[in-house]
Amino acid sequence: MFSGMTRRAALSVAFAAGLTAATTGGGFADGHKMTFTLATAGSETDQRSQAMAQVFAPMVAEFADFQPGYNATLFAQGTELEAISRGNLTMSIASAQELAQFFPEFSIFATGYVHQDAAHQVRVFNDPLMDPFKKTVEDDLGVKLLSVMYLGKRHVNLRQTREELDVQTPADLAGVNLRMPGTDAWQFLGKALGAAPTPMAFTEVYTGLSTGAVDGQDNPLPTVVDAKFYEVTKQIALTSHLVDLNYIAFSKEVWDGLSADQQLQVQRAADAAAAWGRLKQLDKENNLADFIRSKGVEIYTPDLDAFRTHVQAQYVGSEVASSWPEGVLEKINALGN
Ligand code: KDO
Repeated sequence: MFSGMTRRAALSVAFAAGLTAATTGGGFADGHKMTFTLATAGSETDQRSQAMAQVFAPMVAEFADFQPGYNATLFAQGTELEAISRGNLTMSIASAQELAQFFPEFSIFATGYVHQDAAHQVRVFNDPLMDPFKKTVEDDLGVKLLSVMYLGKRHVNLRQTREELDVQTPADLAGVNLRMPGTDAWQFLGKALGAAPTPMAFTEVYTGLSTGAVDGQDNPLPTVVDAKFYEVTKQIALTSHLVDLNYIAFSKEVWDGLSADQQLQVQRAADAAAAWGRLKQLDKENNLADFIRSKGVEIYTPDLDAFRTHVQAQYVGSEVASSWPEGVLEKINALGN
């Protein structure tokens, strides 16, 4: 995969001016409980939200209250990392695409057909190859990446019936107005799929689909169900173009204010939540197709070789790939199956 790709060795890191950690903090050494706020664009029933509420929160309850803000009610999607960095938020469920806004090299983890499955994501996250990535985020943004969460395999989900539009290859997506989240890495992936990507916040997608403002969206099956996208779409082409992940992002400033025991507890809680959520999400992903079909949505597998070949070719020699540190893609691939 991606062998023989030409990439510039130079790493161009975009430092966000003024985003060094501010000073509100969240810890109190006088016996009061701290408050850990979490912002996510996900719903309360999203598996990652559930993992944080049901597994993470109880494991830190001795010293911290957990205050989640779901559906982007605390911070707009894509602004959470900056909020942590400024000291206004403790935690988020962050994407590699969001991190790539600050550190373009993170686009490697947001690239189509790189991660192979949930286990591969975990191996990559725990491998020493991640150390410089984690360190940069910590040093320059004041954010610790505690653990990796599994979101799932993203597929193309459209309003058109399969009779109207049978998606077999990227060419079939030409002119299709596909909603993708609003950062460069996402938009690049949408184009690489052959579609015409439109940026839109997650919380707007249901309405966008129901009014026809967009033709489709891409998300894993559990999200299609959780957000009820099956009510406003007619088909899913199982492109599996991105085995998607999120990081549990935590304020470095708050972390530094914790005792060693508390740090250990927070780390354990994050790992336990990620592991619990991963298993639940995989189970959902494997068992939701019949339910979605029963709602009148056709699900089928397109020509995956055509998609993989086309998507990978778009990254080769691209500006996106030029930000990837030398040798990292090979290391990621070596950790695959
Ligand atoms: C989305 O906006 O499509 C996306 O799936 C992107 C993810 O990175 C993640 O932020 C997710 O939305 C939200 O948590 C809502 O599920």
